[in-house]
Order: sequence, then structure tokens, then C-alpha cells
Amino acid sequence: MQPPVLVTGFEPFGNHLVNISGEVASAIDGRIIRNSKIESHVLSVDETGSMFAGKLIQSRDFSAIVHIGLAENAELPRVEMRAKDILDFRIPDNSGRQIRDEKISGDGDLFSTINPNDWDLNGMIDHPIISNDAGEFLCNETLYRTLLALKSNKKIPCFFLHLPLREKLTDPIGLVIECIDRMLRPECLDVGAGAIISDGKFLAARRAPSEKHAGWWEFPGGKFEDGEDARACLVREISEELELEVSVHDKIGIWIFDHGDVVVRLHVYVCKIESGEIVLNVHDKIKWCTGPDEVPWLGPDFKIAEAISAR
Ligand code: PCA
Repeated sequence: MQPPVLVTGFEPFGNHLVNISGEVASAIDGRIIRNSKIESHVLSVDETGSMFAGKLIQSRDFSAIVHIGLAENAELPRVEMRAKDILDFRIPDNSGRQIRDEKISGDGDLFSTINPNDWDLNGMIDHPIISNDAGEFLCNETLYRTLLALKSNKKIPCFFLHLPLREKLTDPIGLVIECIDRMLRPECLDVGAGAIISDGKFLAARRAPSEKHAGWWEFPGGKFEDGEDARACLVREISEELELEVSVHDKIGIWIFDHGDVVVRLHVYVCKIESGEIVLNVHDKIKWCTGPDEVPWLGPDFKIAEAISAR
């Protein structure tokens, strides 16, 4: 097992009788995600609560830290990327403390230690958005104090998830689990995938028996090499794999796909053959397709075939 994942939510505050954040945190206590057990705590909405995690991580090791809170005016879940060095409470906290326009440390804003570019946010439950403003109340204070305590240990992924009111969410537990999964999974590998189009058909290639994922069909392409962008990568990969010289045209889209051991970000572009005859170096068969259902695609390539067919 890996070290646990620390998840915190809050008690109700202000005129709220419930707080979705504390409920969700409690509901997932003890669950295991990618070999880490969730350890949940419901924090008091006051200075003690805001310091809880920062203190805990002085003596304990965690794989990831997720703070959850209620953003009463939000329409969508917010992935808070910045903790501001300011507190300005419109209402007193649960201990009666009301701070107006004061800095927390005076050292400036701090930033969450996650990389949401690797998260396929658009495909996640309840469509979370990136936010750079966690407010000036306890949620901001809590994230700030934890990031301050983490300053010397940037490797632990940590962020704050601000949830809207319960009725605006379809599956808050599912969303938090997805966020934790994203925090614990390996970083994305950038891969170019070429939709080689000729006479209105696109090329599918089957991976040879000696290759990983043998027998499955894919778009030709591969990992970016140092300094390459998607276009340069595609020109090189298609030359290596098929001995074709291609030109790279429109971008079809970007797909993030989790294979379990690796997570890939596929950059898909239309390619046209400029010269050469196909020689198969890593595949054992090709097919010119007109629709998405003609071969068994590897992982996300079916979705890509659908997107190409729809064009
Ligand atoms: N939301 C408040 C504090 C506790 C909570 O759940 C905030 O947004 O600061």
C-alpha cells in the first residue's frame, strides 16, 4: 500500500444547516484508490480547522491531499489553483472570529501542486472548472496553510475542491473519487496520432504480434521526443512506422486516455501522404476505413475514428 490520501471537508457554517463537503469527505473515508486508503476528517470552520492538515503533515506522510469546501454561489465545481495571502470574512467563522482585510503570512499567494492539464477536466463528473480565486474565508485560509506547510515538499499533490450546493451536482462522491484518481495516476505522456486520409478514407493499422497491445487497431503515431511538437512527432513517427512522407493538416482534437500503467494525451491531426509506398514496420495489417466500426480499435482510438467519420 501507498501512504493514505488525506481528504478534508467542513462542518456547516453561516446559515447552512448542512455542508456537502463534510458529508462527501465522511462518505469516502476508508475507500482505496490506486493503492492508497482515504483518510477523511471533517474540519471545524475556524482557525483550528484551517491549521489541521498543515499540522498533520508535519508528522505523517500522505500520497495526496484534497480539501473540499462549499462554494455557496458557485454553479460548477471549482478546482482551486491559488490560495490568496488575504483573509476578509463577511461573516464570523464558527468560533466568532471575523478577520477583515489581513494577510495570512505576508509571503504572497501560494499555488496548488496538481497539474489539471493532465486531468481531462471536460470529461469529468459534473464538469469542474479551474479557478484562481478560493475566496477570502476559511477555504482559502485552509488551502493557504496547507500549501505553506507543503512548501518544502512540492511532490505531494494538493488542491482545494470547491463544490456548489448539493442540488447543482449529480454525483459529488464520484467527482471527488475521480479527482483523487487523477492526483494519483502517472503524468500524461504526449503522443501524436495521425489520421492519414486518402480518397475519403482513413488509415487504421493493426499492431504486430511483437508489439504492446498486439492485435488491436490504431492510428499511426507515437510519443513526442524531446523538443518535438505534435506535427514534428507525426512526420517522424509515420516515416518510421510506415515509411511514408506525410504533411500534417487540421487538428482533430486531444484525447486523454488512461491505460492503467500509462496515461496518454493523444494529439490527433489530419495527415496527407506526400510520397512513399507503405512498408509495415510495427504493424502487420492496414485497412482504409470509411466508418468507426470496421476494426477493433485500441482504447480511445474508437472515439477518434468516430470524430473523423463525423467530419
Ligand atoms: N466553505 C467556506 C468555508 C467552509 C466551507 O465549506 C469557504 O468557501 O470559505
